[in-house]
Amino acid sequence: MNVLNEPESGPGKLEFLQKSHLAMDADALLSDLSHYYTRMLGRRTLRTDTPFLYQALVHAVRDRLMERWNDTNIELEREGARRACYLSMEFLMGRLLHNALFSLDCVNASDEALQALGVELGQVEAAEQDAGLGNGGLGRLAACFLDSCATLGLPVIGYGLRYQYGMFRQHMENGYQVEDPDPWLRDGFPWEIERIELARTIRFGGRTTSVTDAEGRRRRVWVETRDVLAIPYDVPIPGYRNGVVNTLRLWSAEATNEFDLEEFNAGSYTEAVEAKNAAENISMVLYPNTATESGHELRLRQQYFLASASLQDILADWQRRHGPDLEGFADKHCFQLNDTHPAVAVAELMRLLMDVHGMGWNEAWEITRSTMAYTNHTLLPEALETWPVAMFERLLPRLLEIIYEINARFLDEVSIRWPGDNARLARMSLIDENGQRSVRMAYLAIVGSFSVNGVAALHSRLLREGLFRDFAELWPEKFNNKTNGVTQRRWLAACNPELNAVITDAIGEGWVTDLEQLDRLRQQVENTAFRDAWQSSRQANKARLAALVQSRTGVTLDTQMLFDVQVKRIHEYKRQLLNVLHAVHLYDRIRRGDGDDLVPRAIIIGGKAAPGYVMAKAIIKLVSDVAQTINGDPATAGKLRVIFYPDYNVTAMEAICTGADLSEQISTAGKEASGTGNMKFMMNGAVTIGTLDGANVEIRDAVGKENFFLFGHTVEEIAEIRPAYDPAAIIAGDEDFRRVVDLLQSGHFCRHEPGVHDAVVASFQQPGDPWMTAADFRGFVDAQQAVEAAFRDSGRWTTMSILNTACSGRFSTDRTMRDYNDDIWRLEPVKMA
Ligand code: 26V
Repeated sequence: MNVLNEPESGPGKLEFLQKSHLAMDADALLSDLSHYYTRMLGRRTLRTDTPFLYQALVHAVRDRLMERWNDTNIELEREGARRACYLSMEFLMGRLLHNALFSLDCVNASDEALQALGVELGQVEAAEQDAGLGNGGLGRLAACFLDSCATLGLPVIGYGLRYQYGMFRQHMENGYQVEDPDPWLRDGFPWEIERIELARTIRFGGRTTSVTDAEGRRRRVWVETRDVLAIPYDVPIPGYRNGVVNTLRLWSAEATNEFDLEEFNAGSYTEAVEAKNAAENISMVLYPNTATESGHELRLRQQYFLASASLQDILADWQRRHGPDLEGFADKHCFQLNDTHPAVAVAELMRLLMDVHGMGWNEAWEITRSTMAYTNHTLLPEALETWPVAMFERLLPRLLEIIYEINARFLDEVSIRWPGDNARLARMSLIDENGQRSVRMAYLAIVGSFSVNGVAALHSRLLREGLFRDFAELWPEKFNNKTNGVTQRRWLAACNPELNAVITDAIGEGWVTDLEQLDRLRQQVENTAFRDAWQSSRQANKARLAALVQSRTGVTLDTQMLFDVQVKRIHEYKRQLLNVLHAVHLYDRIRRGDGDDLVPRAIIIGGKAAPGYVMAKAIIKLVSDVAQTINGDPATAGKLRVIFYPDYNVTAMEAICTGADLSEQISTAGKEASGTGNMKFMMNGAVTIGTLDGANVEIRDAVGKENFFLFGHTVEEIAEIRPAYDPAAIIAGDEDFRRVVDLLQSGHFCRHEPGVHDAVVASFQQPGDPWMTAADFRGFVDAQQAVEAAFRDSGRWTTMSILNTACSGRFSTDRTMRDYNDDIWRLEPVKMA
């Protein structure tokens, strides 16, 4: 083994190398900053229009993180601590600089250091690109989990992919979404450390055969594979002021040298280049979330690449510390599967344990079943992943063999429990035999795990009673709920300094690591000085949001308006369309002279549509066109504005959630697994208008029904009315609704492109509309009137706002992570100085 390939061994070595920690005052930061700026980056003039000042500051901060990172890793090695691995295809991290400064408590020192150069910290921070390695809720949840685990000192390592291109960027052309690639690595990503010495080989293709090994045992082998290298890049995850730095390890695909050479020597240079490209394509781009465009082979390659690299990494690390014996391995590890995306890990762990480590089936299965845990994030049946058996066979023949064996043994178990129940066997089989045979990844995850959880109480109940009913009957003890949360460090303390100051003045700063302390704000609700401070901080945030909207769209918003916000991925089930129907209804009232006593309102909608999701894109076009018509009609002046906010992302949400008055959480009941934007808005003092869906149910329970605008049919009511659902009759029987539909159909919103909205306008009028938008129109409009009445009484609204923040304590990922740890991971927190 050459020096490069030798992993860090044993504690002691680094303790010897590492001197005392670097100082964190402004002088020390400024001196390091100028060192990196001039000597590493080779800059001679001070400029704020390039990313170099940002990069220099990152390096200065990273040095401080690195010390704590090393310390944390030494401590974890010394303890031989049990660890959890969070396997996720997505980590939607956003910007890292402010979070690092905040965690290390050197925001003020950095500010001061930059002041000396006449530069604002905010200006430098703005040079950072979002690390957009995720689509939406699922990826952002993973990022919040990492923050909370580091803050709680839980030894959790995130494993993901280092996509060259993250979530596409969105710009608007004539009201249409246009996608641009996201070359987020172009200027370098100064947070990461390449760990070439920990590279792994990942195998694809080939075939399986049997051989007799040295001990005379028959064994399956996987041969003639096309191999790809997985190179890890580590990103530090700082805990909040606790000296802990955890790791996010992202895998990047590279062609193997041997592979290149072989082809090259054979004289086929072009083929070698193509092969290299094919290999490196694996981590090229994040897939946008579309149920309609599933089944892409490259996506399965990505999934296996993540699962295999991460499991090999963990096994190699174990062997480095304990030698070849895997006794005790299961006691020290837990693998949390973020949805079914990494579920092939179940089969891959079996393969590694049997084919590489020589274990028998039963022993390997025991380890797998006691280390894997699966989290489901969706109730939409069409979003449940399946892979064509033929594709699996071509790409991962050995894995398919193992899945067949898991299935055979599992179905034996089912038929012992329910003899002769063949319908049940077909329903529960890991292989869907209807039509094109395919592997049901959710079932593989359930069978291979000791824990299966949903992400909100309602969602977990619906999984047990619906989607996974057969499995919950077989193994009731496996099923549990873990209600989502968000990290209050990013989503309140850092993104909302104004409200942070008001809260901290009133109750101290304990809430930053113990969000339930916000409950103490309830005692302040009658305190005039506190209420005034609350109000003025909210106004300041609305002004900040208005300025952002102005700069991004050119539309001016009056901060006295009700800021009514819906930002999230564009999907029919989330019903942005219902929001548009309401906007058109308000516009119609204004046009017919019934708008004088309306509360002035700005309806802000933002989000990306998957590039292949035609209806979602058509909804964006409708929002844009409705916005343009309404904003351009003099009759709406001072009364109504509609905004489509382009390129919504993590950084945008940091400003948006602080300035919203009303949070729109209006999905069809039973469709949104949890929602997490709802929690960010609540925490920042917005009031929710919502259906009884996902975590809305728990939000309403926490804040009280008088501080939440409820509307819409429940899950049970939806099921009841669906068979005879008649939207045409609903529209005909509702004067307001009829006028809205007439206005939409009149072409008023698409004068230059007749008919462009036809499909969207038809969609909610079909009896088969799965999202039953028309069924909730009246309830929604009425609830919006109740919103207006409350908002007009500014005292009442302030009370509701304070109570929303005060009651948001449960929705911290600190609580979520404690729940996972108590019931699933059972890790000991690490204590650093
Ligand atoms: C599916 C696919 C399929 C095609 C390729 C790319 C891709 C990427 C993601 C997904 C599944 C997304 C599921 C998801 O994001 N669920 C959301 O999870 C949040 C966190 O638990 C939750 O708050 C949201 O309600 C839920 O929709």
